[in-house]
Amino acid sequence: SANDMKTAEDYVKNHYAAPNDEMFGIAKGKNVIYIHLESFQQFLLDYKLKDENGVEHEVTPFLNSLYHNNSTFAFDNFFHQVSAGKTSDAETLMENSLFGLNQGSLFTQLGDKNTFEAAPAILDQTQGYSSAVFHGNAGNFWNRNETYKHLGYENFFDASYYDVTDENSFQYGLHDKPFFQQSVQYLEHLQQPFYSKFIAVSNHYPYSQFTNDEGGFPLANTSDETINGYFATANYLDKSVEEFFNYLKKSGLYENSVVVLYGDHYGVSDSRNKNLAELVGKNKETWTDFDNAQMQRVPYMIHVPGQENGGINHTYGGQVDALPTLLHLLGVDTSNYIQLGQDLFSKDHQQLVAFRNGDFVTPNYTYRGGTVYDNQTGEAIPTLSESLAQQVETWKQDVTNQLDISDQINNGDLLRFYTNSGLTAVNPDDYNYKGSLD
Ligand code: GP9
Ligand code: MN
Repeated sequence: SANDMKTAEDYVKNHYAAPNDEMFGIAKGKNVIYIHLESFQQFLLDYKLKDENGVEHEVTPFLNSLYHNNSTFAFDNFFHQVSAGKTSDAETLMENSLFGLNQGSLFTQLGDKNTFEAAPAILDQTQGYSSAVFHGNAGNFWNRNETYKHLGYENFFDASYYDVTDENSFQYGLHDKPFFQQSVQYLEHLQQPFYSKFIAVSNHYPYSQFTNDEGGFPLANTSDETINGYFATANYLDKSVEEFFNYLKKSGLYENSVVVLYGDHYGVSDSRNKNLAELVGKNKETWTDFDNAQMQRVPYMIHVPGQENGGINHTYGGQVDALPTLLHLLGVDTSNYIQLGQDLFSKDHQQLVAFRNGDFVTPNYTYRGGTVYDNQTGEAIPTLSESLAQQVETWKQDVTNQLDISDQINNGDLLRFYTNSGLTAVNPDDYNYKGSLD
């Protein structure tokens, strides 16, 4: 009801983190190019894989060069917050600063029904941006072809826009190199400034796509085939992104754009992590849920050509924080929007990262499965001091509130009652993704 909307609004007002003056508007008017790094975990950055001769191979040299570039604002304590909706949950979080659902995918269940105030609509209405998603898979996967209309995306270039063959694709669509190559013809026609998202999907489970010599990258040597191939597909993604950057530079788009790269979720699941332990300098025998929680870090890098005060920021945050962070860089006031995250550059940003199931991470402690771990030692704390117990209770409550408010907004379709944003409701019928394979 409208009353529930008021509760949500009060929460958001109290939780609002004001922009950092030094960062607000530094990318105003620039195109936004999101590059979705499928299943890409933070540990891959700067990672070197040893082959059977002990020779080290840098997995993602290009992404590493961006990570260490002073025009890049990178975060090394940024966590994914998805649940069963995987990629689609990450999209929900990044586009709306709302969580996905506790069960299933919001895109699938509510994406074609709810009212949203998502990034494409905000940027269209406040700054005159056009918008497009590029993805070399069938448009109905995750109900994208309907959901994107509700998010206010003007264009969705799905597999039907690409030349997809048995040779250049796998079960989730076109491989990344042809994907970026073939995207250019559409990108060139977008009216600037544009807000765009490239969902590159090659680095997707089962990671057997590039395990032959043609892939040109060594396999890891564990008992788990999935882990063994993960580095080779990540390397292929890296080369693909590099080619795309070369195009952006050649075309001149680069100078007028901000490129945001993010990992959507883990590539190696908790159930496989023990087999990964040794490769990340840990011991299989002493691997715990603490380690599983730490592995949920994913990259978040905002590359702003022309800026030189970037660097690797250690602030703890998650995907829910991405939208207010980006909007503030673009000079958009978010104080009247219903967004549950907080600008990562804000002095008011609270370093408390909720997982979708109510577990959480802070700079010093990790709460998982009812156990509190000390981040410094990685050990479970058997008995909490009174003050720490109190602190943990407060965090739990904060996390529960954030997730509950998100669920109330989504399950109650509350944004349809919200008028204080100053935005006009998106009309999904305005959009027709001609060619989509639905
Ligand atoms: C498919 C791609 C994969 O289009 O987004 O989604 P995932 O399996 O990672 O959720
Ligand atoms: Mn995914």
